[in-house]
Amino acid sequence: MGSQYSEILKAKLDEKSYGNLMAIDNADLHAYIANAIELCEPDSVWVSTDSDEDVAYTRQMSVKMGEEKALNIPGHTVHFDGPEDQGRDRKVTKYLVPQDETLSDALNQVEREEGLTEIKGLMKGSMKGRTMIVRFMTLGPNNSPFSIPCVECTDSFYVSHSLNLLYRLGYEEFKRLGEKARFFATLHSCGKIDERMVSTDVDNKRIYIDYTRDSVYSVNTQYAGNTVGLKKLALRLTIRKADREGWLAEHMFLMGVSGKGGRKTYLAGAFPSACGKTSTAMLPGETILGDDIAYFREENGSCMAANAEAGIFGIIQNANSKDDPAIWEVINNPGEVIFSNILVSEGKPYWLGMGTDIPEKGENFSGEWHKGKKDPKGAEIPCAHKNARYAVTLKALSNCDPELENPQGVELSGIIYGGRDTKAYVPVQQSFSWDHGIVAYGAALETETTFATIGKEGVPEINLMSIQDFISISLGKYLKNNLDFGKKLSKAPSIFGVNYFLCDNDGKFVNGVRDKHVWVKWMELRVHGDVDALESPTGMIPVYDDLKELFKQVLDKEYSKEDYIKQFTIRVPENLAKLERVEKFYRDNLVDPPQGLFEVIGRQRESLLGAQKEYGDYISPENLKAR
Ligand code: SPV
Ligand code: MN
Repeated sequence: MGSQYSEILKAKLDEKSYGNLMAIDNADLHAYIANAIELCEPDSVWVSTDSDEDVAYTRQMSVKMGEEKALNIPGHTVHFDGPEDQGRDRKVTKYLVPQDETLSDALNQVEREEGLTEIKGLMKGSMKGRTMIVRFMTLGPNNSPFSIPCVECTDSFYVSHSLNLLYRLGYEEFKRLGEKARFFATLHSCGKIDERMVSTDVDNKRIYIDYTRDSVYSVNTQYAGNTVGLKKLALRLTIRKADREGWLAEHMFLMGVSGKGGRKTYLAGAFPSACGKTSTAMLPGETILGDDIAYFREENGSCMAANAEAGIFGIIQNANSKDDPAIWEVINNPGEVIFSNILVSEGKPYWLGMGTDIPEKGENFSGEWHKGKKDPKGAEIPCAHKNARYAVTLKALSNCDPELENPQGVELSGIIYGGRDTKAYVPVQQSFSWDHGIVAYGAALETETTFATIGKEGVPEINLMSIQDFISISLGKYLKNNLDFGKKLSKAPSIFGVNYFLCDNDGKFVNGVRDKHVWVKWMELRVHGDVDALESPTGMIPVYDDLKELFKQVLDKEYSKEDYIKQFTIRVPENLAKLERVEKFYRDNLVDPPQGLFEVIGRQRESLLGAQKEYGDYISPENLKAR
């Protein structure tokens, strides 16, 4: 190691931390940490290992420093982010792009040197008076083809505590890999904080991704989606790594669905934020392997899948004992839970849609809160933020899938794409082929903006594969990689499209929130070829009798023919309008459209027009034939 680095490190690390760092034989890592110290100027640096003692230290310090407060139930804490730091912030999240390179215009970016100068200016001396915490973690199971070593340097014990719950400990992995560890790195500082330990310099919030160095800078923010580097920040780096290496990194959950004779079928699902992703992954009676980020690799013609993470940073709004029994049990019993941006009153957490009375006052993200409190613009402040969350480890859940740590991953049988579409797509359908599914369901995923990102809600937008915010290569290349991946598979997963938000003419949802369980069970049967389906212009849809049986079996509900026809009528004008929006988006945004994209869109249009000629604008499923 260069002596200039060892001097910097020795000046800030005590003997123990220094020893812990030096036990990892990786000069790039030592240089990275020394540079981070020079930039942020912390008073001291603490290097965490995988020991129980170190893991507990982080947890204790989050409370001691005031970034978290203990709640009544042992192990439960609450953390608050500032009023303007309640979600991922697209405007200030940018790629640093070298002068001689280009990225899709759709991606927020800044010239690399200019961006580096700006963010380093903001981070200069940002940790004065504080400790820099160094964490070693891994994405994916340890000792596995999926695993990626990551280091995070942060001045937030809350961020460090969140890492404990959400990812695998990686100190031993770094030691084992030594010089071979090609790691991702995140440098985070809360910046200026107030007496509530909340970042105050919101105008200078920046999250910059330097993909040329597999590293990320994040400053003047605390919201975990902006600061826990292994989450969406690393996903951006992973997409580039997967692109180089020929596999896929996706914004998807992984779940095990139980079926006949004790069989288990693994499904992955991509849903934009607040479109039913976690509640699908968490269906009672099924198992959860992951709720946010999945990696896919081809192995002997199969698609093997693993969870990048080991915990859940989930939206708590509407979590209730009836619909979410597994998560309810964890967040109401002793054990480690970090709540964020909920309401606290007398040591108890409250959130929107929890199904109990909410106290009239307490503490929330706005500070002391009382019913009717207004924000500076005069808008009433809700008791808890809509994007309030809980962080828990997956292993705490009674329905955690036993294959979570399997280094080979699990064999994937189906992929689900689910958007928020009040008008067009039927509640569930299966694609005609891999390419059709990737384009007509994945690339055509439409949603409306929600509270999970800062900005106006309810604006319709394409969010391809629900991953658009995180794509770090050209959109065309990303789609091509998805299309090509299917060609490598002799046992390709079936692809399904779901839509939990279809409405009737009066704007009422045509489905109940629990109906998704029936759709998932139908997919399980389809994967195994146990039921037929009807061929519609947009995909294969369920036969009434099969759904009737499933509704009875799964939900103990009578399912009427009338409901079926209402839900599964193909709405041709709405579907044509959707296709037009999708096509326009890709014509406007792709410089390098992959082969097959516009062909699939064209074929879908022709099928819709052909069916319209024969049956009119609204095609009852009773007119469709089995294929
Ligand atoms: C999402 O918004 O998709 C999340 C939460 O999973 S965040 O960590 O903010 O990305
Ligand atoms: Mn997500």
